[in-house]
Amino acid sequence: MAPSLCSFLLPISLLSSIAHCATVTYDFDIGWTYANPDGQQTRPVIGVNGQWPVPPIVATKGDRVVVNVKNSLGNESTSLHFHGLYQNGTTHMDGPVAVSQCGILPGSSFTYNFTVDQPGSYWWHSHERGQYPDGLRAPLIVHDSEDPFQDQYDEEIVLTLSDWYHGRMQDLLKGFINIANPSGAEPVPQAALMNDTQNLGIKVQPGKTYLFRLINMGAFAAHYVWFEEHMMRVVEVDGVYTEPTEAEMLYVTAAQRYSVLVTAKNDSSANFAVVGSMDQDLFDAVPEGLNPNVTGWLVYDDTKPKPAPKEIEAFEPFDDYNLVPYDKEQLLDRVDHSITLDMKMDNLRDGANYAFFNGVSYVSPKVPTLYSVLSTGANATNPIIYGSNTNSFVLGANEVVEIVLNNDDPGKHPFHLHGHAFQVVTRSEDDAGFYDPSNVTALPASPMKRDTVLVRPNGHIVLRFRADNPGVWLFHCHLEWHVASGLTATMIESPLDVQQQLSGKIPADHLKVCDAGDVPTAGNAAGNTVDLFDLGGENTSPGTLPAGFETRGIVALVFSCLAAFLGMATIGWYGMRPIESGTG
Ligand SMILES: *[C@@H]1O[C@H](CO)[C@@H](O)[C@H](O)[C@H]1NC(C)=O
Ligand SMILES: *[C@@H]1O[C@H](CO)[C@@H](O)[C@H](O)[C@H]1NC(C)=O
Ligand SMILES: *[C@@H]1O[C@H](CO)[C@@H](O)[C@H](O)[C@H]1NC(C)=O
Ligand SMILES: *[C@@H]1O[C@H](CO)[C@@H](O)[C@H](O)[C@H]1NC(C)=O
Ligand SMILES: *[C@@H]1O[C@H](CO)[C@@H](O)[C@H](O)[C@H]1NC(C)=O
Ligand SMILES: *[C@@H]1O[C@H](CO)[C@@H](O)[C@H](O)[C@H]1NC(C)=O
Ligand SMILES: *[C@@H]1O[C@H](CO)[C@@H](O)[C@H](O)[C@H]1NC(C)=O
Ligand SMILES: *[C@@H]1O[C@H](CO)[C@@H](O)[C@H](O)[C@H]1NC(C)=O
Ligand SMILES: [Cu+2]
Repeated sequence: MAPSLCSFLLPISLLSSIAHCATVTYDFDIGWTYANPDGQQTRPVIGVNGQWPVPPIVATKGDRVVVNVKNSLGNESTSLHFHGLYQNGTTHMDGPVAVSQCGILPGSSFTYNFTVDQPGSYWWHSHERGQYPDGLRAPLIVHDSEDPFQDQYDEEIVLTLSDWYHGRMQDLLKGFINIANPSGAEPVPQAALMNDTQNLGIKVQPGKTYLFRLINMGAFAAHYVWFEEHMMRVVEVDGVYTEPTEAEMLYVTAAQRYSVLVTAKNDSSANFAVVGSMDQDLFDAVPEGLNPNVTGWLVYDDTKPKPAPKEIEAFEPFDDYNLVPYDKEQLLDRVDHSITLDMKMDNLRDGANYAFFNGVSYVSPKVPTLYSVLSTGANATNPIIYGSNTNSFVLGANEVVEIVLNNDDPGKHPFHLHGHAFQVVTRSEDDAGFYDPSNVTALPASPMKRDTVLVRPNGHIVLRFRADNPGVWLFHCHLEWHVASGLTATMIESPLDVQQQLSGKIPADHLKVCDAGDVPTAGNAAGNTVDLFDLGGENTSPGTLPAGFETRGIVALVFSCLAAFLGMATIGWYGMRPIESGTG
């Protein structure tokens, strides 16, 4: 097992660092409660220890973090992911259900235990199907005694942004992946929140400089963010310090983070709006009366008015593509392993709309992928054993890996890789089509590095990273709707090293939640331990539509079904049968 930073630093006796080698422990009793953060509707939300909003996790670089989870939801299983943390040596603590653990069933307990040696702004959230937008998400901040910008600010302020739904995810998902929604229109949120509320007052003092940690922990909407009449200086993206870069407005997709320095004015004569404005391009139809904005204020003087935000005529956000990492890490220019993912949306035989990489819509394997790695010996290096619906790729130790993602869809999608920050070496404009390796202009010498990046409509991105972190890491769109509809791939990095690090070391409470849920913990994706290449019985998607069957056909069919349903219910539902037959 890799030594923790603490034991690693001891020999070079950095006293100040040793002082920070603490264990921070959180006890999270996860259960339903009620909240009304947008003032429009009280709804059930998922809280921690009876409270909502749920608490941030705060640690210092080098610390061990222990989160003792008790699932008191009663009717849903859960899991936690620590977004952006590399979990180097602890891939079993990464959180996604059916990937690195089993779901924590109601009534069960489970401990996450890992060290953090990365500074910056992160967040934690449920990685159980569709669950975090019900409220189970909060910041995760890692302080750093060696923060290169620490002399440039007086205080730090965490500021989260999110979208907010009045419906519960389980219900919304049923409507989303449904024959009655053949175009895959995503539910549109009812409101935007800033720090899980609206009209937030942020007290500031003249002349001081603040480090704002902006975190979008929403399910769907990206936010345009600005501080009126105050310039931002970006110094961190997704946990990576960057060369300070000025920005008037940021575009923060779901799951992205920015730290920005904002210097307060020298007098207290006025207060200023701080605005998060959801990008409505993401919404197929904008419901009448939706306020896409959430407003807060830099409050210099409580007795002075809080002015309405100004109308922004044209959104011209700063372009993150040109950010340069503070350590100036050079372009990884020799690619060992290139992976192309062509993504699209389409219908399957059940008439619902799904998302695909290379024609495959992700379906969770029966055995969590990590447990397949640990139980298949030398065959763990063969991607076939991980199933035909998991988009699995096996990466060799220390390879430079390139992911080419071609977006064959008119939507914007923020892609996230677990276990790494990647270099964004190419990012096209809208409608650029597929990446053409024979038509490449110069790549950046020191590309932006982050863990979540937006691919533009019908455009492409090219990402690179070094496979120096053995583990099982998902690569997926961070729009929670698209996770549910299958826009996920699995990177199985140095599986033989994972076996060396973790064989026999999966904690008993991790295996216990599998037993409690009758989830097998050995064998291939189908749970076959004898013939690892026999995937019979594996989980599959509903199957493809008969050739020549177009979405238009489905729309027509739905309408005829609905019409029949209105007239004579039984016949209406029989009318749906033809496209369901042959499933399985
Ligand atoms: C679980 O319980 C909560 C709180 O009682 C309820 O709001 C929610 O609908 C339930 N979820 C399911 C899937 O039954
Ligand atoms: C966390 O892991 C460390 C290292 O394996 C171990 O020493 C410690 O006892 C664990 N703590 C808990 C609460 O499980
Ligand atoms: C926003 O919430 C975080 C906790 O998530 C808290 O630390 C911070 O102070 C809040 N910010 C403001 C401006 O109230
Ligand atoms: C505030 O005053 C100081 C000292 O006079 C000056 O250097 C600084 O630029 C001023 N700041 C702003 C935001 O105007
Ligand atoms: C939301 O903010 C944008 C940008 O300032 C503005 O154009 C729009 O009118 C606002 N919408 C509402 C409903 O306030
Ligand atoms: C790998 O699979 C092959 C074919 O099923 C089998 O013969 C071999 O024993 C397996 N190797 C290991 C180490 O499990
Ligand atoms: C090459 O790429 C540029 C954009 O980078 C594009 O404008 C041009 O049409 C492409 N050329 C060909 C031959 O595809
Ligand atoms: C993981 O740790 C190893 C050393 O144990 C290091 O070489 C590697 O760069 C680390 N990977 C990441 C992604 O931090
Ligand atoms: Cu997406």
